[in-house]
Amino acid sequence: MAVLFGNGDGTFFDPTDPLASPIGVSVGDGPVSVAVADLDGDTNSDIVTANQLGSDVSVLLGNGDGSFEDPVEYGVGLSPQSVAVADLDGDTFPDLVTANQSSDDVSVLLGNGDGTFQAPVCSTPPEPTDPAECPFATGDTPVSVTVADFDGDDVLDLATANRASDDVSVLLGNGDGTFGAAMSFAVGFLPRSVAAGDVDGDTANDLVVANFRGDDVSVLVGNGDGTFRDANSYVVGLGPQSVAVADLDDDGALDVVTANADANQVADLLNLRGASAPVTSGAPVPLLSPLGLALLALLLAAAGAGVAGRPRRPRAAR
Ligand SMILES: [Ca+2]
Ligand SMILES: [Ca+2]
Ligand SMILES: [Ca+2]
Ligand SMILES: [Ca+2]
Repeated sequence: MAVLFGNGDGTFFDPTDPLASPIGVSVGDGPVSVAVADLDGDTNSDIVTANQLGSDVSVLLGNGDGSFEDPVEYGVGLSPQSVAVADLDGDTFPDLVTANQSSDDVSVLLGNGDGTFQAPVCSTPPEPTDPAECPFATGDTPVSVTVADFDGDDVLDLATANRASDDVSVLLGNGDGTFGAAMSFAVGFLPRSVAAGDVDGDTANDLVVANFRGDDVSVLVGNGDGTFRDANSYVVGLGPQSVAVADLDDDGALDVVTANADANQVADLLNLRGASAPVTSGAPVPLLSPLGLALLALLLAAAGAGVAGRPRRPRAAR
């Protein structure tokens, strides 16, 4: 794992300065996901990685000067692909959750508040002797997990993007770190990343999923009770691998941004509906980035539809 120290102006280390290169920090085997939060309450940022080969997470407590204590590993399910930090049991201490692609479950590790974590929470007693056998089942091959309250009970819930079953799993929290059985909602082709936020401004959290092979995002509008309406899809570009929601144009409506691995681009999907109108009403009007528009034009041209949607006039027969 590498740490790049920021200069405070949006730039990072000077690559020409040998003394300012990124520092390498050893963690467990095959880290594929990282999250930063203060895990022990000392106000210094700490790091947690999900290690797919080790089937564990590494916790590195920060010293506040950019250095870290030696990593401590905690076993989770098989081949974790994604880790998130949130207080899942309401004791104010940060907890961890991983999406485990090979055991088709999530692991929940409750924090003790001092930077240490308990063995994964079990859904059903008796507790197995192997802590990795304490999962909550999801769909097939979960590769991304996000945390939000989907049913409005002020208890955090979980959602995973499941790469092999082309759906998301939603697990409603019970408030003690345990979760109910997963509900499944269909999305696009090979979902790779899921993010949560209220994109239609009705105060109920919604889900946005990047579909790696669908080249689109699925937007699932939440009903506020933990269930979701059928997904709307929006083209974003080739191979969206990661998705985030944020208000990019400061109009009060959450927007969507994706990293598109196959196109080497980032696509912004600006929410043009304002904060109060639902995403589902009317035809989708995604505003793509210039790169996305150029790509869309290329795709349309390749499909013979012409740029800007005008049908190509058939060539006169000779
Ligand atoms: Ca800390
Ligand atoms: Ca907690
Ligand atoms: Ca909830
Ligand atoms: Ca909403």
